[in-house]
Amino acid sequence: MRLLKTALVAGALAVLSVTTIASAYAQDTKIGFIVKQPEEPWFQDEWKFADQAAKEKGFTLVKIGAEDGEKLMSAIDNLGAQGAQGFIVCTPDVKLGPGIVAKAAANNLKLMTVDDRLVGADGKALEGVPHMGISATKIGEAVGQAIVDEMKARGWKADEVGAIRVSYDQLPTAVDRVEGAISVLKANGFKAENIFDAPQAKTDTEAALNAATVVLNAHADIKKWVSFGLNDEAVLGAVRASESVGIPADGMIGVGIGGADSAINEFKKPAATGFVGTVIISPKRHGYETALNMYDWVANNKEPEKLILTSGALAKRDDYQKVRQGLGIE
Ligand code: FCA
Repeated sequence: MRLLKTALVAGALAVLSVTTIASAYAQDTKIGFIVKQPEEPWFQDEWKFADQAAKEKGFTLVKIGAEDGEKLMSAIDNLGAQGAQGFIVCTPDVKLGPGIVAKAAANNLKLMTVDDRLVGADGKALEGVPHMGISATKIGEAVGQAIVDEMKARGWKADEVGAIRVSYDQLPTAVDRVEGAISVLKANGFKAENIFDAPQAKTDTEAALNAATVVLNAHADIKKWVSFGLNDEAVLGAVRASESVGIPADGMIGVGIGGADSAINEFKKPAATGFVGTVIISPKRHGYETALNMYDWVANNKEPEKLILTSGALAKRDDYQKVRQGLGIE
């Protein structure tokens, strides 16, 4: 009898400790979200939506900005030391791919990437790492189409127009975006020799402004310009450069990619600028959904899809609020 009682108590204790562990586990889920440019509105929006997922599911989200490889590597070690189980990253340099994978494994952290896909030593995508990015070529084509449509509306002929390709060619998604735009320009009569490369040292407005200024000064005879790049900041740089060399707003057609505050603030200006539109992409999908997918992986052992590519929608000064509402990001 006594023996039976002891066994029952032990059994109950065992059950108790299992549930205690299970609930402690749910409470302790910790997920990192590392971004390469924390000051960029796009990344702030991603964090905002990732926070929403954390609140809903009750996990801890650790947001870290890592502008270079060294900061990124120590951020991963830091997450490991804090007892995180996984992280999502938009890396400052996709070529760090194999190093990031190794660091994550050494810290026993699950790894997903967002926006910028890791590449291996051979320059090919690391397909084993789950990734959410934008459909870069398609979105670039939408940029090109928006530019062509605006050229037609203004009565511009392709051979009197110069194009600024604000470029960041070490990043594959950036190449796909600008090449998508160029393919549409060319299909509409744009000659290759009228498209000028403006390589930016960093993916921000200042670097784009510097790069675009060089192009504009080298081709001062051209009075009508279009510009495109990997994001809104790139195109805003080209637009600011055109203003600084005295090209009026109706002499520039810039179309960006993003649709976060960088673009919205431009649309809110009382007078229209050369920044005529942006293809709005979804920080909600890239922030909320990636965080949720990582949570499901950590807490429920549900592996995320290996590749998710999201779409975009063109918006201009007069309809951006509606487009944002449609994407559920207003
Ligand atoms: C890259 C760009 C960002 C954003 C993101 C989707 O990381 O640098 O500005 O466009 O892709």
